[in-house]
Amino acid sequence: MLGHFQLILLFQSFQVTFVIACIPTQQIERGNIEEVTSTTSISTSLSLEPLVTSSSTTSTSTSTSTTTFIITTFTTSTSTTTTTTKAPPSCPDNWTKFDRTPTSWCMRVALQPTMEDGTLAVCQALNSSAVVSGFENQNEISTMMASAVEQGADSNSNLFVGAKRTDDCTSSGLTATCTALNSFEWTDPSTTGTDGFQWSAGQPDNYMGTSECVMINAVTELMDDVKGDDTRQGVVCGMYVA
Ligand SMILES: [Ca+2]
Repeated sequence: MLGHFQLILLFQSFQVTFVIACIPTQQIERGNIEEVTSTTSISTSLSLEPLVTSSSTTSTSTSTSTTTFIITTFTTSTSTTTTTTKAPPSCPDNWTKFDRTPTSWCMRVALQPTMEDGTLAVCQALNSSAVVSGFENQNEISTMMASAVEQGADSNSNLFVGAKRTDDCTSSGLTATCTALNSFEWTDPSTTGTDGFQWSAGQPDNYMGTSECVMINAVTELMDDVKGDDTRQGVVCGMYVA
């Protein structure tokens, strides 16, 4: 009896082995599964795990990639919309800014009872960068002379301007060669052109051949050539914007 029972067990094991080897796991029919219940369960488990793992891995990878893309796009957008606004050049308090080419120019009138230390010293006492200034146009003249009147200047107030007689016209009055527009040149580093030369009638006459400087009357807003060491009531100062 014992020997016969052992033979039956071996035969059943043979059947199990045969079914697993010949039928692909995904194509196992229901009838075969019922016959080899324990073995089929093991095979199914082994074949499904990789599929589940693969699916999970693919899903995680896709999700991570999408998240990275969104973060990158957001960072780029933020960088693009961030702008830095530089403050425009300005003049110190009590100085008036005039738009010139290529750089704006600050101007200020200084009214002084005496000019013992010279006009340049008066301007630099206001600002170390300042020099005696010329005028580039009528607007600058009118604006600065109005400022002078506002500070107390009157028809007797004459202010030195940053201009000097040219070498070619040192000893000449008005002639065909030395005219109202070329007898003087601006001394500051900014003023250009000749629109700022607004002379009184008959000027610049180079009286006595010693009129190497220029002054402007605060009320008439017209210029006269005079001696540079005479005492006047003020000076026009200028400097580049900071
Ligand atoms: Ca004169």
